[in-house]
Amino acid sequence: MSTTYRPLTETDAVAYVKERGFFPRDAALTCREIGDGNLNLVFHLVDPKSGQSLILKQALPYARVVGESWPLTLDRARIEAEALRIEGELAPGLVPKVIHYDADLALTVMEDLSDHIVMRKGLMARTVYPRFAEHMATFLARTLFFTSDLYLSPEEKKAKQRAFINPEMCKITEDLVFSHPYYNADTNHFNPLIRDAVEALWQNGALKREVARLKEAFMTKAQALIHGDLHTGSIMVKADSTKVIDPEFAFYGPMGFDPGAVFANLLLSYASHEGHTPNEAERRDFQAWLLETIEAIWRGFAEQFAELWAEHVKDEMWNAPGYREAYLRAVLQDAVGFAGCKMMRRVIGLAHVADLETIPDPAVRATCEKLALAIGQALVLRRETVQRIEDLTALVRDVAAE
Ligand code: SR1
Ligand code: MG
Repeated sequence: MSTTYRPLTETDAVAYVKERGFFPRDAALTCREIGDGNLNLVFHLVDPKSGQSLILKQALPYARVVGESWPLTLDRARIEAEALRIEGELAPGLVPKVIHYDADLALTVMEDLSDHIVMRKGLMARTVYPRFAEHMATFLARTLFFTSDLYLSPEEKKAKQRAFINPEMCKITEDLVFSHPYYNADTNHFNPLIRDAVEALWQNGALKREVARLKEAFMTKAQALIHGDLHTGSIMVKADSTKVIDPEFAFYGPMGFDPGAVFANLLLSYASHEGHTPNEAERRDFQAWLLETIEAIWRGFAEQFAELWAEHVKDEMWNAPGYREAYLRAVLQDAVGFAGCKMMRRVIGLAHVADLETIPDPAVRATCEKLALAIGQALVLRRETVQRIEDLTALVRDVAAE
């Protein structure tokens, strides 16, 4: 098969994995293209005889959600494969195994996670994942600490930073998360029933100033190799297992962006259940679990991060009295602000979330979307009042009670 780039068909994908020896030549493979994200092709390949299965993920040279009018770098496949390899070493068992990367075809062959489900779908069904907080805390603490200046030498850190320069994917985030939702941009779309709330947000100078500060932090605060798009569609779960997928937006950015993305998506679920779950007791129970999960992720993250710091940080200055506590507090406040931006973009901007979009009645959906906007604005505007994770969850409860 030619190695010049071209998007594969299902037939091509079968030929590719057989030619490279991932399945026997005579295997009667089934192959389905199952990509439901915004950007890529994803082929699910199964040998029904042996039960063996694999995923082949290929980047398209454009954003799938928009079409060929939005060209997009194929280098994101390299970024994703390299980030998965690093994350797999730092956080074993918490990402899919990379089996093969092909730079010419911008594709990665990786472990099939069909026994897991996309976390967003699980949350929509109000499924509780008892080990998720512990797994996510470990993923965040280990990937962020070990790729930062706290652990690496300045030379090692800068070499990694260079390898993960990812300008086109960062530009998507700069536009879709930190710019377009805050003015009447062409890429935006939203429920007509919330137009008043959206226009009020566009008029809110204080909010826009704070989002601008967060945008600058996203663009300049090169603290660690971050996943860069850690929403609940980038997490696969089952009761006792969590796998973080899709790090194609990875780059050296602010640590708080990753926990912020997780918090935002748990809070979008929180807001959506005002519409999905009319039974008050069931709704309250699940929303309480979502807030407890946010608290448990942060506590686990901060505890493990502090342990790694105590064990590995030798630099005199990083060990100045009170610096570690101040560092973690700043990461928390960044996470809260980024979470707010990520909630608002999913209501107003180009890419929405199924949690809200699947609420059939537009009036009920509008109630949930307004709650998500209100929580998002409060998180951005009041993030510097958050000293402990309980301050964040109290803020959410206050806004929800208004
Ligand atoms: C054009 S890409 C839209 C969104 O999908 C990805 O998952 C990122 O969140 C991006 O902002
Ligand atoms: Mg993705």
